[in-house]
Amino acid sequence: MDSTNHSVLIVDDERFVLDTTAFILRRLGCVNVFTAESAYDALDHLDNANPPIKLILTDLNMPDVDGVELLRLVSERGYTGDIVLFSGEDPRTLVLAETLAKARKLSVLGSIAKPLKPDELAILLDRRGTIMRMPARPAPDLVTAEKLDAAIKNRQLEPWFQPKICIASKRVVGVEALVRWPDKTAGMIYPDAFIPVAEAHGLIDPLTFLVIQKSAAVSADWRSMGLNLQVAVNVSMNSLHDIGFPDRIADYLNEDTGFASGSLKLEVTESQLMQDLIAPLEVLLRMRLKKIKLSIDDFGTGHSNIGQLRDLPFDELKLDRSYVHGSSTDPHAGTILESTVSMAKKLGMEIVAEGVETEEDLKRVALLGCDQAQGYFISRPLPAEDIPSWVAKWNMRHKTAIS
Ligand code: G
Ligand code: G
Ligand code: MN
Repeated sequence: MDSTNHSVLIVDDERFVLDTTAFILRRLGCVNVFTAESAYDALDHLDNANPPIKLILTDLNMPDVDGVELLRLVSERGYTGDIVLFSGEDPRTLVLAETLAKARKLSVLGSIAKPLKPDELAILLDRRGTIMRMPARPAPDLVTAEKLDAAIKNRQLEPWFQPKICIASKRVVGVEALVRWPDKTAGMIYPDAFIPVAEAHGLIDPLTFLVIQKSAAVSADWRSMGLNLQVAVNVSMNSLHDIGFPDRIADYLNEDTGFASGSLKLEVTESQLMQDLIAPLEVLLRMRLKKIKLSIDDFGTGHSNIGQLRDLPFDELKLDRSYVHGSSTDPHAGTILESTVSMAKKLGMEIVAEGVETEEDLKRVALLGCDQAQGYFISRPLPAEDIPSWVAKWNMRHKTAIS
């Protein structure tokens, strides 16, 4: 789902529940979170919130106006957003409340027992792609080179991780690290807002190394839990013009940093790559000699034809999401996909479909012969500590959820 301007409203008579739930939602990527201690407060927010409320999480058992009554009032106001119910009541009460709300033509995503568990909520919201990732705000005054430099030095940037599955086995094979900058005043800052600043001010190298170091530590943690995942890190084209870059990475990897051999992969965006091939080629070749896996990202956006890839040392090709999701409606996208996939296969590359948002998308890319899939249908990017429990849940869920 598109990251548009929406707000989320949490209704509960306990301040503690409001605060912890708001915290969880922010971690899941919701930026505009409102809280209400009563149904009256809730209606007030519903009328006045800007951006408008598109998701309400409400407790059922509240003094004065309870959750069931709130649902009626909300429906009378013509509310068309989604609703999640949570409660300490027994499961049957929750189910009944859900049925009643649906009868009122409200869109109920589901109900959750208290205490609320972050990954249960994430899965519920994931199902509909409801988590509202706000578009990266340019916020020029917030993202200055000085602030970014300090945030990197203080190691404040955090990689989040989006799972990738093998389409045939449905097993989780790896993750892509996507950097985030949690800032006390600005909230979560997304890479579109600060990667360009890093590139322009010579900060991209320390940023990349911070992401690699933190990913290595996390990778070692996961391995100690028996979870062997390949970790892909995005690298900027600037780094590939720097002949010293492979050595710095190799030196780092030699220090026994947490990555098992061969488990680090670097992703380079196709459109940036094709502008100038010679200089990056040497860097890429040297990476390959150092057993670092290479992936060409956002394929289909750079106007290269697949033939140009023949001489490049890539292990993996990631089909840009505009082709993956777009091919459901646009027959041209489908044709381009088919020929790209068959050519990439002949070159021995693994093919990853990005932006798999629906079960339909997954089926289509499976038929086309893609090897792996990544996208909101499988999971949004998650904080590192949520990955092990997400993998456990996925292993249970995919058997029943995907036909
Ligand atoms: O993470 P998001 O979900 O917003 O990613 C937005 C863009 O930022 C993507 O194109 C992604 O490749 C890029 N990006 C995410 N993390 C990193 C990183 O650590 N380094 C670089 N160079 N780009 C990144
Ligand atoms: O450019 P790169 O492929 O590295 O960036 C990945 C970007 O795509 C991130 O911003 C990530 O949050 C986003 N993303 C991941 N899965 C999906 C999806 O299923 N749909 C959409 N629209 N974006 C996605
Ligand atoms: Mn990428």
